[in-house]
Amino acid sequence: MITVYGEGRGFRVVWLLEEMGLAYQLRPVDLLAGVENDAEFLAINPAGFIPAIRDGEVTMVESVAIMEYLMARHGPTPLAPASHDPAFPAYQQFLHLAEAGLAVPLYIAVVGRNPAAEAGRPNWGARKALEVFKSRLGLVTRQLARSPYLAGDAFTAADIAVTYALEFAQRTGVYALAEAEQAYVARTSGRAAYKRAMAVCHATRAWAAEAAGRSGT
Ligand SMILES: N[C@@H](CCC(=O)N[C@@H](CS)C(=O)NCC(=O)O)C(=O)O
Repeated sequence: MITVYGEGRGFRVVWLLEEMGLAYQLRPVDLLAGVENDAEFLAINPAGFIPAIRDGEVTMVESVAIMEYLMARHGPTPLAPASHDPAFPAYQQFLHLAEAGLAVPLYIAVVGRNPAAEAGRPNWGARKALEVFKSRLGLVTRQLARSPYLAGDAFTAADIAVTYALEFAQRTGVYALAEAEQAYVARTSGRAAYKRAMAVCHATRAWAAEAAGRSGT
């Protein structure tokens, strides 16, 4: 049985597991309560960030790497086009851009907006991070003008990874998605496996509900 530790980007992993129909359990990790009090989780990831997984003797961190591991170890799956598939280059690019180019800069931009950050001083780092996010998002938008999904006509794991980043932007209110991006998120999040993942991920559901309440949607 695969154990997923923590939500946040762990939602990507849970969604993927639902798409693949693999058995798993979600073990919540409450970062706000202080991960230093969670010795069991620290034994899995001493660095204390989420998500992590345990699969038999394997423990791993890094959401996109975990996704690649699960598809390789427990696949094959159409969520990961083979290297000879014409969809493969775009798949590979957007799978990694989702974290390196979108979610990481967003995270910096969100943290930089925290009122606890030095008040009244322009936060150059957070501003730059948002610029980086927007420039990478431009690649997503351009691709969506060409095809319904990031690797072409078929939904892949790259769409799971990128959808999480776009929902992150939406829910934190750091960036308002344009119409095409919103339509894309509606398409990917309309999948049955997404809904099953949402039913399992209580913290993610609460976050989405709180964000929707705040924006009046
Ligand atoms: N690149 C990592 C990012 C992990 C990450 O930053 N997770 C956040 C929550 S989604 C976290 O644990 N933050 C607390 C910390 O970094 O100490 C991944 O994709 O898994």
